[in-house]
Amino acid sequence: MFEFDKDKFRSRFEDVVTTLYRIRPEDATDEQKYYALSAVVQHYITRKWLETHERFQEEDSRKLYYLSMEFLEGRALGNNLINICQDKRVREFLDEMGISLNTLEDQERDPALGNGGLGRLAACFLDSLATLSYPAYGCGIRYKYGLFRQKIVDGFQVELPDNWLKNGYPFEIRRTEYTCEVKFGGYVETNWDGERNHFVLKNYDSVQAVPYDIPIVGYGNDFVNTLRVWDAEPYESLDLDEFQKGNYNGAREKVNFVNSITDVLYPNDSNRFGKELRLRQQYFFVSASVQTAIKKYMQHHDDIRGIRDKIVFHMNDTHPVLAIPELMRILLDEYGLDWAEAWSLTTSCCAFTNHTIMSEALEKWPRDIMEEMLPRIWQIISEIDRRSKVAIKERYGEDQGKMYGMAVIWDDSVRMANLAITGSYSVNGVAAIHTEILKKEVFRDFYEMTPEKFSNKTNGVTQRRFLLSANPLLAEWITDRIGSGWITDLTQLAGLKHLADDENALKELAAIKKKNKERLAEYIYKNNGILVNTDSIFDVQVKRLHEYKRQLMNILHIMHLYNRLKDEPNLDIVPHTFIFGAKAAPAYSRAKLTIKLINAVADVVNNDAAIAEKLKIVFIEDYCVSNAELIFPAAEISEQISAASKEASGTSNMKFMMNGALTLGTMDGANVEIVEEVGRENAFIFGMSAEEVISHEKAMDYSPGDIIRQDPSIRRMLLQLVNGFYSGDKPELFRDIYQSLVPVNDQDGADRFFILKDFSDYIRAHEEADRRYRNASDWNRASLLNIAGSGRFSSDRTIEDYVRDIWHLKKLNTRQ
Ligand code: 26Q
Repeated sequence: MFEFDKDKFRSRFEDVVTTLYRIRPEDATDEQKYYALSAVVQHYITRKWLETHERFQEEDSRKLYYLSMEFLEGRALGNNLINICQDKRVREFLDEMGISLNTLEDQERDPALGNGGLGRLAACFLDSLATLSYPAYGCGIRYKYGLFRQKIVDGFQVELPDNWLKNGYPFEIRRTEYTCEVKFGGYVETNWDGERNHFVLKNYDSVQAVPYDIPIVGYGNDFVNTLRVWDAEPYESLDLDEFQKGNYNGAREKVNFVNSITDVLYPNDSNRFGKELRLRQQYFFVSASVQTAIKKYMQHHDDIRGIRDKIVFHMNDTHPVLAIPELMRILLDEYGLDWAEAWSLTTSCCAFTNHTIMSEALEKWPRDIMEEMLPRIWQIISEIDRRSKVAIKERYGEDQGKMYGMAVIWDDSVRMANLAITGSYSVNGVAAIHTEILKKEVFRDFYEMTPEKFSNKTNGVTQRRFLLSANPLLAEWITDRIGSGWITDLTQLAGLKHLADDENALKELAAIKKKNKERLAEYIYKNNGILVNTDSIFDVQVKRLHEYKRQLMNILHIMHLYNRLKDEPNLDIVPHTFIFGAKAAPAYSRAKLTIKLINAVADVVNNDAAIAEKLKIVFIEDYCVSNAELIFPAAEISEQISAASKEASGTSNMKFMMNGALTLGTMDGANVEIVEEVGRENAFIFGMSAEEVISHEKAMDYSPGDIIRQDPSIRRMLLQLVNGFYSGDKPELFRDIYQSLVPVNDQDGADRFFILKDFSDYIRAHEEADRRYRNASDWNRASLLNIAGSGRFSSDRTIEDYVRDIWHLKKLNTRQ
């Protein structure tokens, strides 16, 4: 096992500081030291990276290309040090030099090239693939601006640009030698050569795709995979003709247009509006990735038909689904295969994961946009559509229902999910219940026609980041008890179960939780100026803001609790700190208003001296991977309260569990499997089942009218949304939220997410949690059982499931 040598490390580190900044090491700023340390780490990693790829070559490995518009990596320095098993040593060396590793790590800008769950899942998958020694590339976009930084100003969300590349990113390598061309626009010329048609794109606009490679370091195995992110660059940085005519703006026009492709990540985590630029982004990175994969393959093989054994393209939701027609284009137009052969190869190489059941979130692109931007791709999609319609008709005759369910093109729009399923050999959901809903509802017709394509792959998260690195105290405690095997085999945590009745062990566990709560309390004090009571229960909901996730139900419950406390000042409740973290899509006004409501309630409650000891509400600004790493270890209640059937899986639920929080949630997504592992008695489950929700949706028979009429405390709480109780001189501020809950008449389709329907049971679940918390040893026991039961939710397990059933990769032989 490699180890940094103390003297060499020190002299290298100091050398790099001086070389990079022309400065004496003792005069360097923390940021300069961060860059220098990163360079030292990168130096070591790059050697291993090169070796890993030489071995791919030697073994002619089958490779996975994980295509994703998002990779929410989080900080790299600390993670890389942990994965090369040098964090303790380097921490010591730096300590001796009077430098704090934590301070240097805090200099790193969080690369936020993702919105939420889907992007973070991609990052966890890369970590696990590398740790398990599977040859894989992540393929994505190098957005110049990642997900916006969130500021809270007067309780409202304000978005600031995330210029993460401003001072350079120390772990990327620009690979100009792999630059390739991506073509947009133009028209297709068809030439008959006496035997077959040739399709040639004419008069197109060219964009250069330049890759940047980021190393993905496996844990303790000297194995390094690649995350390849593409930047769009113009061929000419200036249009000289226009320039010479004196048209200086015109001279830059094309350049600006090209640059705009990789400018910014769309801050949307559902398909609320399909903007043209977003389609351009999709084709841009998919075309570059697929072209490069094929080119690389052909460098070492002579028959294109061999790709079926050597390449798998995995599509992370529908965003990269143009990989299907792009691969077809390459096989047909560049390799001259006939349709049948090209289609057979394509459908042997492409696999697809769906991450949502909400039909309004399924991507569709209008024909005119597609046809104008990607004329050849449009032709190919039309042909895929035509042939699939023929096949559907052959099987089902004139059944229009089947046609509607499975058509790729409908109403002059391309339905990306249907294209994905038609062109893939594998389709999976991300939690058992989600996959069942896909099979029974959303993709019922496809499932009936090709059941063998469908499978479930329950999500997982990497314990290296979310336990080992985020919660060093707990990690060490676990290792002391059961050894360090859990770091690469999380099921070993089950070995903690026998401690459930060991009072000593439970006390130690509680002491660790307390320390982690103090660490978070410091962060909160620094960032929010709020002093929280670390003896109160930390009840946390952190995730994107979405109506279906029901942050509104959470804050309504707090409003309700506050009313009770005002009525009965001596009410004996467990002191609570309610913690929220959430970004709202900038155009999603109801979501943004919910953030304002949370902050408005916080303002009133936190400033009410009479209940200061009992209730605090904290909204953590700019929820992101790095503050998540402080939040999970400190949490005691994990709020997973989506309307059942709506959350495909959820992954924060797993991160909380692993850190000893108890789930308070609905039977939705992976919560169902969490409850399977820990038992219903070690979670607080409430609310309607997915079947009930779906049946109310179908029958359209739910109206909250009766609930409102019958419960004065609910009426009071709702009224406070529109009487200025929380909005002073702007009583109408929260009208839209009120309206979303209270129908104008009973037929009105209000409260789409059944908040009031589940409300009383939600209150009950909270009461049960409070009762439980009063008995510390009982609580700690449940907490321990959650940790011990989280083994199934490692992304290592998820990856092994994908490898076994879908990807069929082989572990690279490790040389040691
Ligand atoms: C699509 C088109 C246009 C603009 C934006 C989008 C878009 C972007 C991101 C649509 C969806 C997303 C992200 C979805 C997402 O994060 N889904 C979550 O995936 C997790 C990993 O599987 C699950 O755990 C969550 O349940 C699911 O909500």
